[in-house]
Amino acid sequence: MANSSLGREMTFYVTTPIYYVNAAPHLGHAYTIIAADVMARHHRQRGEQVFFLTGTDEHGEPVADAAHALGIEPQQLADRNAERFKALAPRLDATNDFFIRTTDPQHEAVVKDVLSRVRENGYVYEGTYEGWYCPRCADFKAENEIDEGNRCPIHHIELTREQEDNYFFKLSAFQERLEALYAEREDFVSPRTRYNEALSFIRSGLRDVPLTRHKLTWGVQVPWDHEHVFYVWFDALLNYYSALSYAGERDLTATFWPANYHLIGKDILRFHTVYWPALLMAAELELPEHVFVHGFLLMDGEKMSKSLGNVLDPFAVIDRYGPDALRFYLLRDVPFGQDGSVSTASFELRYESELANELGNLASRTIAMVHRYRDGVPAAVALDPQLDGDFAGLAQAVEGMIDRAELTAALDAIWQRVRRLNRYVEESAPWQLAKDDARADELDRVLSTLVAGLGVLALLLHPYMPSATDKLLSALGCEERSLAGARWDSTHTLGRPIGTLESLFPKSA
Ligand code: ME8
Repeated sequence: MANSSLGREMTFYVTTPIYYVNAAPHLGHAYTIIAADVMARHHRQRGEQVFFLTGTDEHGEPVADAAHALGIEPQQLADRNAERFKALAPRLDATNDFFIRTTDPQHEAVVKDVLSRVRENGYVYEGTYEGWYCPRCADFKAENEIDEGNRCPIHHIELTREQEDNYFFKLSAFQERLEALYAEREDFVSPRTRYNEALSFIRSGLRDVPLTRHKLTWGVQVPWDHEHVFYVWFDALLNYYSALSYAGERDLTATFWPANYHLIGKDILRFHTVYWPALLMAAELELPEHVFVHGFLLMDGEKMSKSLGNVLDPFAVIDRYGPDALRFYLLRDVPFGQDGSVSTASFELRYESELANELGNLASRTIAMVHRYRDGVPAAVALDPQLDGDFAGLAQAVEGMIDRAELTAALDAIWQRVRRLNRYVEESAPWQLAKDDARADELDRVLSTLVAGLGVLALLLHPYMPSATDKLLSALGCEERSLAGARWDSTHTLGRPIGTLESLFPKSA
């Protein structure tokens, strides 16, 4: 996929939201980072030049209020918590190429520059805002977005009535262009339900929104009026653009802009599917290819309260089982794009039944049999055509799904083949074949088919579970990590000695 502009190298640019530093990182933040990392690693396997961005959103009321409550300066709180978010990605084995902080002076300069251009282009005017506002969302709420008792539908806190002289962004000027964008590019927002939600918001009639805040001081100062700072969402959204200009030794904008995928949670849909494209149009910048909106991991629901001891703590899982198991579980158990409950009980079940019993056993049995029956060298023979239907075209199918950010569907397609190989072991019973010298060719074919199949699966699973699959691929003697090696007709794992493998997913973990 990636950018198809003529003469441009294949590139892939994926982002997560930048997280508020008003609180510590939790499983929800880890989730989007893991998903983006799977996409980034997969595209690197395709030989593409990849840029994967995450970071922190440090301005605005949510951060200023939290700092105030602690009796410290916002910058202090930002410095403290940004470090914790920065440390999160490596613990998840995530390979972000840069970590942006919106207090970076280079980011602030880009915000001033782009938003001044928006003003020069005629999309900014002075006015007075009056309406309801949620300081936790940093969001001005329309009348139809307010819960009973003037409460925020997300945070359930009472909204404040705001009256403020602001500069406004002329969002309403983009009504027709946004409708045209949605008509022309049906894959601009996915899944489809989210596309429909965004489009219906647009069709309900766009109103202009505040671009600046007069009352706040914790933000990027407005260059044409120093008594204002930019409204935090406009500052924050621009991170996706500004980061490219200073993340590397040279400016990477021409290489990676626009983004192929912005991954976000459903809580921030409107900002990314309505404000963001309108802002880019106003600044005459190219629009991203896709916004993918994932669902919520439900962990605080009534049935999963902390008192029941069933809340999934990502750090406890990583400490005990390693990051691979967490990555696998989150993308396997909750269909990517939908909401879903997570719990330690369902985590442990998947770990035992799928990672340890299905993949772990398949790998250890296969390797043990090659050592036992063939002195550790799988023969370079033709693979069993019985499995062609399951494995031929699998890599291409997985690529197609990951192109559409269908990360759970791709993982499921791979897992069906893990199960298929386990059945194949049972059906072909190599231990029986080994008893009969006349069936040596058959045994060669079965063992080599298992080794080759396992190699394909390990390569396809590599973005999901980088560390376990590295061990497995090394044990198979496979140096290849690119997707070219995942083709069914590529027999690079055969005819040379394989190594040994420690238990991939120990049950006593
Ligand atoms: O909204 N399930 O930051 P934020 C799944 N700074 N994902 C979850 C989740 C859950 N229960 N909870 C959080 C902001 N997330 C802004 C974004 S972007 C220009 C500015 C993830 O710290 C999910 O990706 O509140 C969600 O969209 C994001 O964290 C919100 O993070």
